[in-house]
Amino acid sequence: METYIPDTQEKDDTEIDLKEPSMYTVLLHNDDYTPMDFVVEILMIVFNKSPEIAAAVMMSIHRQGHGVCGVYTYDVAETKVNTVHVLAQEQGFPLRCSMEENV
Ligand code: TYC
Repeated sequence: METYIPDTQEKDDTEIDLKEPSMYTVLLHNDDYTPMDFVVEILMIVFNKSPEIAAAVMMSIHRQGHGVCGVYTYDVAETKVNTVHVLAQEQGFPLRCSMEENV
């Protein structure tokens, strides 16, 4: 009869990570040059806002300096930040977008 020799690696390999993945808040930042209409379009196309909500968020960013566009997983947030920068740079606008981890 063969003796079962436990694999000491087995426990570590099968441990389940119970932590939820972090979520990331994507922000738009005000500047003096990007047209208001362009920011509203970005909020509608990239962040799926209605025209009314997009206009309200844009005005809040214009007045407060920055504003929340949405909360996403890391990959989705990173893609949205890059998309905003590509679309803004194509038009020569200095619009800035950033993401921060929700703790
Ligand atoms: N401040 C800009 C203007 O007066 C409009 C603007 C709003 C720019 C929001 C960027 O994230 C922004 N044309």
